[in-house]
Amino acid sequence: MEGTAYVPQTLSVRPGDVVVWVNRDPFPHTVTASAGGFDSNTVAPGKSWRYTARKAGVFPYRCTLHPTMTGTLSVRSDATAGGK
Ligand SMILES: [Cu+2]
Repeated sequence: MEGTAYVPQTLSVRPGDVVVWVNRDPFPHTVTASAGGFDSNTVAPGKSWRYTARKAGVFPYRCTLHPTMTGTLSVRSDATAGGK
């Protein structure tokens, strides 16, 4: 996260991949699945949060502290590494 945004905003990974969000802003953020499933709680400046994406699907998420901050985690077995 930087500039009050998730960079990249859309991320495609395979089941079993570990996703790490690093907070490069000088204030806290969260990574909270809009429909439930994962929630980082507060990630302090300079800290990171890692999540193992076990279940396939498309998971919109947001920061509970900044309503404009949204992202999408796409978990699919045919995904190629990297974000968009
Ligand atoms: Cu935030």
